[in-house]
Amino acid sequence: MSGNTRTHIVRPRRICNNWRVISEDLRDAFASTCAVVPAYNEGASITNVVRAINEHMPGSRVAVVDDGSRDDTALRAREANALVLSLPVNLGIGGAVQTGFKFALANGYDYAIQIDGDGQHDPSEAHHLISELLADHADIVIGSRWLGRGDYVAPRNRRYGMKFLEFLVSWKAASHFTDTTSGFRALNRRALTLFAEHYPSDYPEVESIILARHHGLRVKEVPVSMKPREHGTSSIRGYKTLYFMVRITMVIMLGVMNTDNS
Ligand SMILES: Nc1nc2c(ncn2[C@@H]2O[C@H](COP(=O)(O)OP(=O)(O)OP(=O)(O)O)[C@@H](O)[C@H]2O)c(=O)[nH]1
Ligand SMILES: [Mg+2]
Repeated sequence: MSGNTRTHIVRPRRICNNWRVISEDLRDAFASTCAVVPAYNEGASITNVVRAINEHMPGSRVAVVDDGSRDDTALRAREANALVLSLPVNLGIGGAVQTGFKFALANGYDYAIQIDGDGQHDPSEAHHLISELLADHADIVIGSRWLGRGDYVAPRNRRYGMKFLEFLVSWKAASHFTDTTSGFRALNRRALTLFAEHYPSDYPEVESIILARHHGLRVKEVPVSMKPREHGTSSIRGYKTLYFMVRITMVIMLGVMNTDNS
């Protein structure tokens, strides 16, 4: 899948009416990519998310991890042609995402890309992340909403929290990260192997950057656009925001997370 930069025209499967130019290498990469979609009560958004992934990542496998939803998330995802991994109980984002990573690893995928089920991430930008893996520029590529693409506006409190985390993680990881809470991220097999085994349970995005760096993985950001969620309920609200900030600061400062890869 490497070294060949020829391009040719393919007509993406279903739905999309436009001709799209993608490189053969990227097309092959999509065919060995599992899109992991964590979803908890995302019935109002999941159909469009799955459809957009199928449209913009032709050949990829879409695995929706239904995290014990009480609505029709699983049904709608299945109707949209996704593979649905149904968890019998709600594990939280970390457990849901790790389930998807385990599935991708066990089924021989070279790449996985996390795309949230609430519609905040745009699958038409997935190729920006996958291309970086394909070129072997990184083991993990994070889509950052703060690198000049799009016009995402975070609520003021969250903005302060994000700035603080930017500073904390960049210091601890010895590398500058602008969007430590972004769940839009792609992994190669090396990263998949680590995260299938070790992945933080609560609010895992921030901790997982430190974990990856601790294990010598290369983590890189690329610009993406992001939308606020339109439906459903955010996991970060009210007192939980405070709990999250205190917990993550302690975890990072004390280095208490499980970094043993044996
Ligand atoms: N809230 C919540 N989301 C979960 C859970 N398990 C999986 N998810 C999914 O994980 C993804 C990220 O969760 P969000 O609550 O959107 O977190 P976030 O994107 O940081 O927060 P917002 O910007 O407010 O959307 C979504 O697709 C959720 O459906 C869970 O137990 N609770
Ligand atoms: Mg979200």
